[in-house]
Amino acid sequence: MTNNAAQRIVPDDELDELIDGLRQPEMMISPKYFYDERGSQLFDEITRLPEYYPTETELGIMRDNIGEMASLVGKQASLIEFGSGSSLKTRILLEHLDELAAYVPVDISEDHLLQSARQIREDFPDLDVLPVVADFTQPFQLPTPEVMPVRNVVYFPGSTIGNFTHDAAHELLLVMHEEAGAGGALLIGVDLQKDPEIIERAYNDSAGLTAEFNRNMLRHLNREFGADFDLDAFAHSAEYNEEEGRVEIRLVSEQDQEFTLGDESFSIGKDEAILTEYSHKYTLDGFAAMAEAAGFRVERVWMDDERLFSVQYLVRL
Ligand code: SAH
Ligand code: AVI
Repeated sequence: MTNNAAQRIVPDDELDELIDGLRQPEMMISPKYFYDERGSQLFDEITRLPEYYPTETELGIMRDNIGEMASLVGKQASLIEFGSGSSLKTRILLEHLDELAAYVPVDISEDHLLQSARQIREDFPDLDVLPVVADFTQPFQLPTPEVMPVRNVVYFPGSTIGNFTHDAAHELLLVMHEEAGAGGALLIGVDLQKDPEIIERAYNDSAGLTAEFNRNMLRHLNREFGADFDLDAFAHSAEYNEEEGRVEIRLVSEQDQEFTLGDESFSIGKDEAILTEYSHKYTLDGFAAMAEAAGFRVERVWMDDERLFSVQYLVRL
């Protein structure tokens, strides 16, 4: 592969998937559709908001424990990042990892991924950077690095695992187990259950960026899939469901209305909603049980003093 190329593996049945979601008893759209170029930029802005505690907290945990993390990852590993976005947290790892065989950022947001990969190449000129444009929920072929890695370490920061239902998270952990291969490991960011007020504030910011991020999904579908959503006719809603341990993010219809997607028409009533995202918050025990069910053992957990967030090193059993 040449230095500027990216491997591209995206499914062609996305329209069917979208229509199927909108035909469910509660309409739903997968959160992966947040991430067109503007969605990726909006997410980056969200991470800088004072209310959005996960990013700053995770960065602090990484900085405070990077020595131990680097020694667990070891020499000549291949670092495979799922949902790499701007690769911000990865930089801390890249600065401390010894003789990395390759860095493989995987993301569905193509332009954003390629731009971030370009920047990483500039800043780490000796590193073999091999971006892959893919939907990581589907098994995908890893590129072959120039140097044979000693082990694969999958990196999955940001608590993106929380955006999956427990069943889907289990499936995704199985994909990562497969990609890690024999002797491999998973370094993962997992957001923790806490005072619901802190959580709800993070998803209802006063600047309205999360609302804009949520509505931008409709703009993305209008452009890429020929839908005709009226963005102004939907309101942002984010509520913490304590029983389920998750934030539930919706777009609530402000009027009775119709929209089309592909050749299909849909009606939605005033106050009815489209579910756009879950963001699950875990207990340490709950996450450990899920990791074990997917063939991983929790080797090490790092947290901030307030126990808002965790970074965990899981080894493949
Ligand atoms: N890892 C970064 C970004 C998290 S945002 C951080 O910790 O800040 C979630 C990222 O996952 C986005 O970049 C989005 O484009 C990507 N993503 C979401 N669903 C995806 C999917 N199904 N396949 C591939 N990438 C996905
Ligand atoms: C990417 N993911 C972990 C974010 C989250 O917190 O669930 C996405 C997000 N949605 C609204 N704000 C941020």
